[in-house]
Amino acid sequence: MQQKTLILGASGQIGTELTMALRERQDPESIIASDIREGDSALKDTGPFEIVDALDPEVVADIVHSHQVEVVYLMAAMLSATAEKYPEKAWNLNMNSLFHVLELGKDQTIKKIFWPSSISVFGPGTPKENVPQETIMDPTTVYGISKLAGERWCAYYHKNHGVDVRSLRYPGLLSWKTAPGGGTTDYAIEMYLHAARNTPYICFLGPETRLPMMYMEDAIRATLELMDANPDKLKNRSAYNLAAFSFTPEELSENIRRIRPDFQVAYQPDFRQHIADSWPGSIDDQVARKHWGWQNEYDLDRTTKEMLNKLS
Ligand code: AKB
Repeated sequence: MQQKTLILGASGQIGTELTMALRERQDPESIIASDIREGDSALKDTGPFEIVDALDPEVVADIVHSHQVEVVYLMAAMLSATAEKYPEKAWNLNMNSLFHVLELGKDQTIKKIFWPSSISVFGPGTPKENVPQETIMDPTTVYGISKLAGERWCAYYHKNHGVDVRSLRYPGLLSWKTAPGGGTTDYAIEMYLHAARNTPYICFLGPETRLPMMYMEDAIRATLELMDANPDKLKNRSAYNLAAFSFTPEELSENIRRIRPDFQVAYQPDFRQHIADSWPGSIDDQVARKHWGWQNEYDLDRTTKEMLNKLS
């Protein structure tokens, strides 16, 4: 029998594509998608789907036990921009959902856990470019603080309770299947959407704001490769830096104009500018490359081609 896998937060931007990728790799009946809200037809028609509130420890434990789940991907989270509006809710969701899953890992009910971290763990004291794996981490956002605390809890549960938990510091993720929600890097997807629809775009970040980004297909592959990796090779049990490319809104609009020459962008930075300004412009992920062989496949040109093609 194939190992049963549960995705918590399967209806979100990463969760949807992760679920579909897992269902392509093994018996779809062994991949249980779950979310607090109803899943779309792609999720419900291709395998089991359950309504689960990741904040309810009994419901999470129940679903794990009833399906004999051995692997959990905890993708439920409140992202940076929304978290600034609802700090307590964000802290509660981002931290307590993690505790419930780590506790189930502690008694070995769950054998392997994936939990996503983010470039938001860095802050103004972090070097701006080529951020190394180990560096100053002084996040100034609610989301970043929760991700940094979560990383430390993952390392703690691994060291003290032998929990096999693995994590990645995702950059901004560019995807076309499921809309993102509440992130600061979401502007890039909005820009692609407007370009595909031939409408001008008003960007909520300034033209010079450089941020690390990645195409979703690479992010999903990174996640699956990390989960497949031999545990002995994973010397880092907080979260691995992960990188592909970086750009500013102005550079992205120029890149889009190579395919859509008439595309227009105006800039009206809002509160999200402060969040973006606290994050680095590029990440050094050589530790991930060395430990488990990570390698990105998509650069910006290839991503733009794909995004415009699919969104059109
Ligand atoms: C966000 O913008 O909040 C996320 C992230 C970088 O973690 N995409």
